Amino acid sequence: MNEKETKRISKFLSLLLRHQPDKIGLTLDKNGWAFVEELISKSKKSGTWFSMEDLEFVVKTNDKQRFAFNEDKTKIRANQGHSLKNVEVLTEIKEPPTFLYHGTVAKFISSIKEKGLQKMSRQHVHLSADKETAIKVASRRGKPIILTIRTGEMYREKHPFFQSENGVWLTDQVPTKYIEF
Ligand code: HQG
Repeated sequence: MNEKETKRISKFLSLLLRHQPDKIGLTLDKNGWAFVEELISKSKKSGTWFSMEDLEFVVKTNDKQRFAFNEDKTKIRANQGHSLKNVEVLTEIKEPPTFLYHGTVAKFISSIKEKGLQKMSRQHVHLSADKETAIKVASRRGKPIILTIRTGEMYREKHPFFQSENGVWLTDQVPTKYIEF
């Protein structure tokens, strides 16, 4: 499979496993798992053909490790990024480092100053441990502005944090008082 094809399948998987499994009539359980066989056959019916080997390649080589198989590779899910209301991938609360970073763009700053960081259409606010990742995330929207979040302090003040399989830090919201603009 070439890079273009790999990316196309990865995008298709993101759509199905995070946002719209209904698109091909796929069922996700409450922890976000879909049966691999069902995914392959229903994708094929909808016009997107890939084999188990293709799927393994996409999961293994994905730049952000967006997807994971269960142990016997009968099921697959997205590690984070869901917008589906009835799917919860993360359960264990974890203590974050003293600071984490969030990349955004200028047009959102006044609203963030007023309301703090909100999860918008996703299930969580996404934060990263390094500035480089935050810059990449923000660059999707324009010129990056990197906010430093006092996450150690948030955690001590009872805000729960989670970390996805692929290392992204997640929380429900970040009130303005913890954000260094
Ligand atoms: C902004 C990608 C106005 C926030 C990335 C962001 C990441 C506000 C946008 C992952 C706001 C939401 C997540 C407020 C937050 N007022 N704007 N109060 N609070 N915002 O895409 O963090 O490729 O939902 O700054 O790499 O950009 O999908 O979140 O700009 O890891 O795997 O509202 O998505 O990963 O945008 O990105 P998003 P995000 P994948």
